[in-house]
Amino acid sequence: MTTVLYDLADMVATVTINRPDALNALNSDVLADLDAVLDRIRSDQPRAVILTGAGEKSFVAGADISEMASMTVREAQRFSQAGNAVFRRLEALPMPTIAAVNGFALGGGCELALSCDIRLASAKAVFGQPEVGLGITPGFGGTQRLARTVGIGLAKEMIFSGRTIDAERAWSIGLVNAVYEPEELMAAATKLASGIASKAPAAVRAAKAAIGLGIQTDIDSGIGIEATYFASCFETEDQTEGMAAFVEKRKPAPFQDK
Ligand code: CO8
Repeated sequence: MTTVLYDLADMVATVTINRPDALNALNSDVLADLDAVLDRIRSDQPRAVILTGAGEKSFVAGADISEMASMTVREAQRFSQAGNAVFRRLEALPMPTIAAVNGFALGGGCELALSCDIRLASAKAVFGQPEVGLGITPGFGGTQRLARTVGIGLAKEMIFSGRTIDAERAWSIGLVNAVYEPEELMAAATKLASGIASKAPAAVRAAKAAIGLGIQTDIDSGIGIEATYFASCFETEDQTEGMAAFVEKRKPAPFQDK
């Protein structure tokens, strides 16, 4: 496996899209390798995942245009379905995922970042959905996730115009949570991931599930979903220890995910 690198340290997995010569463009090999890495993550169960791109210049510059150029309708549908299945598996991972966007996040690259829970950007990052300039629509969930993240009006402007935006603009519209100097991005992503990894894992997973399920429903059903996940935490030893430590005015012992 060479097009996607995987590293696990201190309960944090780092996944790196590794085709720097093509600005990490997503071809069929990358999608298959990313799918295999998702299997590994499901088995290793890190407490947080960081996703980034190899090299200084690009997170992911989109789906591979040379691979797509001569596709038939049928092949395009298969390619889009394969990509969407992988992105949906990434989105559905039980633990938090952080996109560390170190450069171009265009087309499928912006869509990949949108499939993560949290986006942090380098000041050099560039975001956009330039597909209409290639005669296609976004095909890896961009029409759906961008609108859900930045709102319908801004998503329509970005998708219809194909214009790119810089990191500061991405921050101002809520597409990214924070912007860092390029050399500080990975340290910031690791610090955030490690902070998440130090909290009670079942509670973090329950919160992610409650947000993910609740956002797709009405507020009353959403609150019901939250109540169920909230209550489920009371089956865990980490809840017993976390609350006992507060009451006894001491630091909790490291959470054991039990
Ligand atoms: N696909 C394939 N190769 C790419 C891609 C890409 N998306 N992006 C860059 N590359 C390659 C270049 O061809 C070049 O290769 P080579 O050295 O062999 O010529 C190498 O990466 C370096 O790129 P540039 O020389 O172009 O670097 P620049 O710094 O001059 O430009 C840009 C950087 C502005 C990022 C430029 O490369 C660019 O515009 N890339 C394309 C961006 C784009 O349009 N992305 C959207 C693609 S469409 C998409 O993602 C749809 C997703 C849904 C698919 C659904 C399936 C049906």
